[in-house]
Amino acid sequence: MTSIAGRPDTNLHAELLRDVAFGLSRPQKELPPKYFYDRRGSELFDEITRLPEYYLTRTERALLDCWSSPLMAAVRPASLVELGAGSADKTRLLLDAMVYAGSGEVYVPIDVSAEFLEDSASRLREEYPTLGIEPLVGDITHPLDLGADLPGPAIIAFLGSTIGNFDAASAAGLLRNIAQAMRTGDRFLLGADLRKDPKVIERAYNDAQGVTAEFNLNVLRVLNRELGADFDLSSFEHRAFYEGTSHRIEMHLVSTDDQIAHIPGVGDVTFAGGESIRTEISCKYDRESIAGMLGTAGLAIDRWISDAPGTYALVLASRVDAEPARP
Ligand code: AVJ
Repeated sequence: MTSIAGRPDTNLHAELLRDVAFGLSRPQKELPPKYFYDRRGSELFDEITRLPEYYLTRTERALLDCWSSPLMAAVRPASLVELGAGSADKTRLLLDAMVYAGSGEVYVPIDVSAEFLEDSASRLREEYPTLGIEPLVGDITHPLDLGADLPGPAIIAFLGSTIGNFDAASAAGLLRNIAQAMRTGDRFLLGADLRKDPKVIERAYNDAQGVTAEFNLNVLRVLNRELGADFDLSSFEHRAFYEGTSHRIEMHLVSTDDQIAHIPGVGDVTFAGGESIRTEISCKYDRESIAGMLGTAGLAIDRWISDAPGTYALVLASRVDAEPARP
């Protein structure tokens, strides 16, 4: 397996230390959401995707069910690159359609977890003997190098509304990295959660079973294990609310008391009762905001696919300087 960013574990550890030191020293304490996803966190997220309140995953899957085949038939990609290659069942819809279109040669899943990638790659090799399965270990927030020999055209897919984790500036940076890796004829496929009744959105992040709360608290478990910190999980509470002016869910862990957490390599972090760590933002979009965001990266919308109530969108885009044939 190749590594795009070439970051051995020591670098990952150094990056975690840096992120934690930086994030917890800000006036609004914060932690990057990518640290939710150790094994337990990934399992909890998987559970979230099946919750009745969490409409995102099933809506995206329904859109892919309908639209994978027509999209693949129109673009006829030789490669599918998937950023943050999460759940394999959505991937299979795209791979089936790419194989059926007769153009598919290579699938490149990109993820931070080498273990996860190898597991799913060996399964996919059996299921898709005609495709080259070429996983890349890497952090999608680092510059993307797909290599000169990736057969074109390629579709670079970024699904699950993971883009929502990034504020405007970092989303622009991420999309610019993607656009830079794209060649003439390549397409970008984005899955994005849309603005809707805030009550519906808030319910999706405050499920009745408390799975999201467990998922949220898991980031402290990760810091305790990876850094030897001593966060007391029973004195932090899950809170998620929709921030209407910035059109985003904010997820926080609220300290129930005055307390101090000790983090080796970082120092002591003091919490007042009621003070919070912001652990995630999850931005919600409309067509205009997505067009604007893509535009800052030199990308333009080719196709906008959404369900009738406007719950969720699949967006196909290409580089504005690439003058592709429209699918
Ligand atoms: C994986 C980032 C798309 O923001 O909806 C789910 C993560 N957080 N419940 C989202 C998440 C709380 C999810 N994304």
